[in-house]
Amino acid sequence: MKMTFRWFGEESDSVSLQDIRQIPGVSGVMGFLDYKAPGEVWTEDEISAYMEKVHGAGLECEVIESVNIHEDIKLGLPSRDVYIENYCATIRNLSRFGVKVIIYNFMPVIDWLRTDLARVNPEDGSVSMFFDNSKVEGLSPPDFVESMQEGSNGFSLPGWEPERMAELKTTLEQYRNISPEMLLENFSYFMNKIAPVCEETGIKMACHPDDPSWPIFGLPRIGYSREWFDRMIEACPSPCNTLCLCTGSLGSNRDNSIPELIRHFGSMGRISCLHIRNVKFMGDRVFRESAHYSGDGDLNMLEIVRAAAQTCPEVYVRPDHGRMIWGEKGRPGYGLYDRALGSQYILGLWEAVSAPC
Ligand code: DNO
Repeated sequence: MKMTFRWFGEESDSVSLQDIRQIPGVSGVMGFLDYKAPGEVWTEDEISAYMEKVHGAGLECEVIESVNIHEDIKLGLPSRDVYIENYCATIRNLSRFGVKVIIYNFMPVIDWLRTDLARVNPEDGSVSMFFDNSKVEGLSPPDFVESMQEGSNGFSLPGWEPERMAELKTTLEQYRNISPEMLLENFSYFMNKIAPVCEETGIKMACHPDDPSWPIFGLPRIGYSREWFDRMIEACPSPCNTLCLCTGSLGSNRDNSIPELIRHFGSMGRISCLHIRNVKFMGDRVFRESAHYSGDGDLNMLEIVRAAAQTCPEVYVRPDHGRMIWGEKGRPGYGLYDRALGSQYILGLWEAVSAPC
C-alpha cells in the first residue's frame, strides 16, 4: 500500500507540498493539472513542470486524478474519436514520467455533488460537507448551480467549472435519449480503444464511482453498484480496466457494503486506488461527511482496511474529504488537518491488520 494525498497544484491548493511531506507515512501525491480542459492533450512540458515540483519536494506522483473524459465520448458522438486519440496521447505522455494509474469518472455532466459545502456540526463546531436528496429532487442542474453559487462562499466544485456550465443546457439536451445501457456501450467503446495503449505503457485506468451513488437529475449513471461495476469490467476485460474504490461515494448508498465490494473487486485484481472517507447518515439519502474515525460515521473503517489489506495490498490510498477543523479555510473537503488525521488513522489500522499474530 502507498499512502498518498491529493494535491491540486501550487495555484489551486491551500496545502503545500511541504505540508504533505511532513505527514508521517505519506509518500506521494495524487496529482492533477487543474487548468486542463476535458479532451485536451497533457503535454510533456506541462507534466514535466508539475513532476519537477512534486519530486523536488521529496514526494512521488504515480497516480493522476483526474484526466477528465470529454462529454462527446460519454455521449458516443462521432467526434469522440479525436478526443480518444488525445486521451491516448496523454496516457503515453504521463507514462514517461512514472505515472502508473489514471483516475477518471464516467458520470455524465457532473462530478460529485453536495447540497451544502460548509455545514457546521453543532456538537463540536467542525464544518462538514452535507447532502440532502430532497434538495435536488425536482431541480435541474442549472437551478442547482444557481442555488449552490448562492451558498458556496465563492467555492466551486470540480466538474462545475464556469466553462462547463456555459455548455450545460446543450449537454443536458444531448443526454435526453441516452439510456444507462447506451452509456455502458460508450464506456466500452472508449475503454477498448485505449486499452492497448494502457497495456503498452503499463498504465491502469481507475474508474471513480458516481457520487452520490445513485442516478440524479434524470441523467444516466452506471458507476454506483457491484452489478454495474461487474458489467463495466465485463465490457473490457483488459487488466487496465480497474476501479478507484471510493468508500464515501459508494457508501452514500446504503445498499452497498463497502468491505464486500472491496473483497469482490480486490480479489479480481480490479482495485488500483482507494479513496477512504466516512459518512454519517441523518436520514434516507441524507448524510454528512464525518471524520474518518469509525465512531464518527456509519462506515466500519477497520473492516474496510482489513478487506483492502487482504485483497489488494498493493493499492494506492488517500484519505478523502475531511472536515474543516481548527479554524482552517480551504477547498471544501480538501483541508490539511482532518485529512492528515485521517491518513494516520488509516495507516494505524493498516499496520494493525497486517501485523503477524
Ligand atoms: C471528489 C473526488 C472526485 C474524483 C473524480 C475522479 O472529491 O474524489 O472529484 O476526483 O470523480 O474523476
